[in-house]
Amino acid sequence: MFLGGGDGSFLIVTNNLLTAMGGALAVGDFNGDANADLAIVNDTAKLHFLLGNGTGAFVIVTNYDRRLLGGAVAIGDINGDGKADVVMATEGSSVSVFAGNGDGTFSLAFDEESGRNFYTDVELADVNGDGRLDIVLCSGGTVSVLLNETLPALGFNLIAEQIRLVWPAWNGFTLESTTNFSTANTWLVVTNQPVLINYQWVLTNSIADAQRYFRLRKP
Ligand SMILES: [Ca+2]
Ligand SMILES: [Ca+2]
Ligand SMILES: [Ca+2]
Repeated sequence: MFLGGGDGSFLIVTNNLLTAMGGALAVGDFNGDANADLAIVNDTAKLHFLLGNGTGAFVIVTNYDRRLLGGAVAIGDINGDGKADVVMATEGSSVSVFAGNGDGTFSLAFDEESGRNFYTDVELADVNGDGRLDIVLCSGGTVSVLLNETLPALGFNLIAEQIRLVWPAWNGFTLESTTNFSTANTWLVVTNQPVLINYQWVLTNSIADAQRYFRLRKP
């Protein structure tokens, strides 16, 4: 890690020993403290997550051993919960998605190993315009796309006498509510306008009814 001096000069401030040669890295913010964090994959497919403290120093918080050859890594919010996720592709044909928990730890959410695809690079981009980040893979002379079909999760928080609903700002999903879960066809589209915060829709409502149900639906 080099710190820029602002005059074109650099100073080495970090040398984390990751025990193997080669590798790839991606930069993101895993814990939302605005300090850059790192995901590093080395040539024996060990994946390291490092949290930055803002001075150029990093602390390894998690290691995953994929026991495969090296590959590539990319960072983005795959599941739309506002927390950075990490996608790793290896030369052993595997594609893995680690869903971020928001504190530097991750949960393996998707893991696939198929064919003989020696993935050498991975990038995240919304290639079909539905708002969800898709996975773009390079193996030799081939480019592959994995379309993100993750269903949006609806988050709830109670703040004093207010209920706060949070869901991904993906295209095609409508928020509906009802007070009677047992009767069919009582779902109504929520017309209150949510606000967009960090690529998520946020709607804060007073609790007018003793019980109210919400759902996201693709009409
Ligand atoms: Ca951070
Ligand atoms: Ca996420
Ligand atoms: Ca997409």
